[in-house]
Amino acid sequence: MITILGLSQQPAEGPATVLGIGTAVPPTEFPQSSYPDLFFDICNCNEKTELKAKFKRICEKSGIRKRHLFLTEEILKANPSICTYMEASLNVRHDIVVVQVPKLAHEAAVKAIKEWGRPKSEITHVVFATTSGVNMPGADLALAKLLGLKPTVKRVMMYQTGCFGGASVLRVAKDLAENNKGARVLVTCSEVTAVTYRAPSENHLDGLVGSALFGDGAACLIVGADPIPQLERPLFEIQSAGETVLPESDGAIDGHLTEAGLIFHLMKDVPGLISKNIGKFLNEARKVANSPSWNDMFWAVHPGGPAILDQIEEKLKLTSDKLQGSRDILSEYGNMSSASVLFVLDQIRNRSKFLGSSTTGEGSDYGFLIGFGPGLTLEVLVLRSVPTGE
Ligand code: WCA
Repeated sequence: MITILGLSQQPAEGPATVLGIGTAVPPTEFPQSSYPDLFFDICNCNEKTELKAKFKRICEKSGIRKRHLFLTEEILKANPSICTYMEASLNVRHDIVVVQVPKLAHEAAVKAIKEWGRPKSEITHVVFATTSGVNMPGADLALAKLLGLKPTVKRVMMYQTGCFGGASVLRVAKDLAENNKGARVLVTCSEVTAVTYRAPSENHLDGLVGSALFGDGAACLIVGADPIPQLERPLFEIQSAGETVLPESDGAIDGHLTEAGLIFHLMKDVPGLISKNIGKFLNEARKVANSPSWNDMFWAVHPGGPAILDQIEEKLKLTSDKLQGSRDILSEYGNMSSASVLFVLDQIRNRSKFLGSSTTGEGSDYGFLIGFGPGLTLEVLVLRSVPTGE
């Protein structure tokens, strides 16, 4: 057996499993009902009455009750370049996210490690995704230092993945856990919208959609194969992971890091493109789970926006409970990009407990975790739940 820096390089026996989940959001809550007034006020745009009315309509249709944002009124007032449309502000934004992204991740990681119940010295790998800024060394090392992980921890930093990053980190963690016996991977997504915050403008209506939907949050999972009996409690097995680019979707979602921060573009047809193409790819994926019907599975779908969830539900004829976990997270936190789908997985196992379900997948044995984002890229994991003993 080859041993490099204390880790055997043999494959594990069983599939990668999720052994703990933790989430965190900044403390300041922004109710969606009062957000249009606050947003137009702080950006000195109250004279744009038509635009404000449109923003109110988007907020009303957003399916969001509240969001948590690091950028409070005080911080924005102290940094007016962030709330002036297209003003050079990248330095100010980066000064915030370079600190806050690992800090929020740390809060989530402490909770995930607590649930896992093992010493953090047993963490062998860190996989970290964020679209909120870039830095060297990266947010992965900042998190490892905040947690006091050993210096030999092996790190993978995935910057600018966009919203599908929540599924990508699990795909990478699965390969690491299954190919390195004894590996315990800390999987992290952390997003702070200080990099995308943008004043309203008639020239950037899709930016207005982002301002109505995006929120801040971090989620961490511990992933490892062959759980130690009695000491580690699996929550979900990761059966397979795949990725595809949707046809004719160039430019449907993209982002460019500029002097004015990260500029997002969302075509109106994003919900249509996803719902039109998703069934074909999922049909392939569900063969892994011996092809149960869509409604016999559980669904952790990235809550990118209510229209995406509505159109997937309609296209696949899902019963209304199937996307409830995604709708709950959208309602309470907005679209937190890569972190969202991991919050949804947490919500599914919490709902399972609340509902007294027989498995961590709301009573279903198999389920999908689905991320999508720039590309248009679709990432799908097939998960297997575990019995709850109910
Ligand atoms: C539009 C558009 C549009 C509708 N352009 N106007 C998070 C944090 C980060 O830091 C970084 C990244 C991220 C996250 C990234 C991602 O997840 S990508 C996001 C994927 N999400 C979407 O693409 C949004 C999907 N859209 C929706 O869920 C809904 O369309 C929406 C909530 C935006 C509106 O609700 P609706 O479709 O039921 O209602 P309407 O009446 O069709 O649209 C309301 C208004 O919004 C209309 O304008 P108006 O004047 O007729 O009221 C639409 O034209 C406008 N609108 N999508 C520009 N992409």
